[in-house]
Amino acid sequence: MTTAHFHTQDAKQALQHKAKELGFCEISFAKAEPLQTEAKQMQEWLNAGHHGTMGYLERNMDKREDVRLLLPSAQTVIVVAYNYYTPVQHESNTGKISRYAWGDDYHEVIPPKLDELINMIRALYPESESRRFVDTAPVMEKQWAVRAGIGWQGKHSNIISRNHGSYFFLGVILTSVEFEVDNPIDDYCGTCTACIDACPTQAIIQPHVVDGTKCISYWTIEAKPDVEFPLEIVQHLDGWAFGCDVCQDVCPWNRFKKPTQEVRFLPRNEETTLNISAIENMQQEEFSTRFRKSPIKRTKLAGLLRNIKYLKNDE
Ligand code: B12
Ligand code: SF4
Ligand code: SF4
Repeated sequence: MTTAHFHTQDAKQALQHKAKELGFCEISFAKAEPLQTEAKQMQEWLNAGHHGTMGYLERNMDKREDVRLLLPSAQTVIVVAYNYYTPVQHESNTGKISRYAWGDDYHEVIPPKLDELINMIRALYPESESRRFVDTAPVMEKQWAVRAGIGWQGKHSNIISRNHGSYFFLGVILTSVEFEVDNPIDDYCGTCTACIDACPTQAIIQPHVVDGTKCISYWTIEAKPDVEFPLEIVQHLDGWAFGCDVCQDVCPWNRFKKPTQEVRFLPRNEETTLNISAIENMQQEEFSTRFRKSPIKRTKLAGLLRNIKYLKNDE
């Protein structure tokens, strides 16, 4: 027993080391057990309709609650964080792209890195089973990040780390290997309400709860191209063309951020805002080339044109 225990400790250290090498700023471990309270809270959020047209969030609630339905042998949930902060500001107040979308899509960058961690687990434990997720399955990534102690859930509902602020992506590995788990950390929001006060559309309806249907990120990224924005959103769009960073930009925990090591997250063509007339005159082919492997391709050209139409009308 003792030898086996020491062995997994060594393996954990080796994984921590490898994760740093791959550029992850955090890696923590949680026990694979049901997320009862969290799933109940999510169900309340869904019942209130805060997910709008993101119908996929309603499905697979059983798997969200219990990840063992995704990997029956799962014993440990490994959570990683990847910093995407670059020390650059928006060049203009209109056509703003949110930070996470300045470079390549994290769905392209992070999975191969997780595969390397899984290869290492497999080499150490040939009989083991592991699966990885980066927003690719019904996994409550933020809630696992809290359980594993990556950080706490800020009042804007994103995960904040004391060392790295909140500009990082999350990734999850489920594994049958039983690792020693880490502890959750305290909530360091204290009496601060900067994000709630600054949100242009008052989407943070109570601390830790974002009504998706009021969030600029939801409208500019998730709304289908033929859907028009409600007036309250149009009036408070604040120049955002894709996503929104206001609640994180005002957060004191993002003041001392260190830049990312990943060049693929740097702004493409050094652009942090979109040139509105360039987009208006863009043909499909140019859109496909310019936004290949970028999160922005998600809106399609028609969605982006819809988004900037409101900005144009704003001027
Ligand atoms: C759906 C989704 C969205 C939706 C809904 C936002 C939301 N708050 O969940 C929209 C499109 C609006 C969105 C926007 C953004 N997203 Co998003 N999104 C997701 C996704 C796919 C699922 C999240 C989910 O299940 N939400 C459902 C709700 C119910 O979850 P929740 O907000 O955590 O709600 C909990 C709390 O309200 C809690 N609660 C209720 N009362 C209380 C009280 C207390 C005290 C506490 C602690 C908690 C609590 O109960 C709920 C359930 O546990 C995840 C990836 C994934 N698979 O997990 C990425 C993810 C959350 N998004 C991410 C990012 C980067 C963003 C944006 C910053 C992008 C941008 N710049 O525009 C914005 C941020 C907006 C915001 N303030 O939340 C990252 C966040 C990384 C991080 N550091 O936390 C994730 C994890 C993707 C990733 N793999 O990195 N997103
Ligand atoms: S992303 Fe923007 S709109 Fe959404 S909650 Fe944060 S500040 Fe509000
Ligand atoms: S701005 Fe303040 S309240 Fe909001 S997440 Fe950051 S510390 Fe918490």
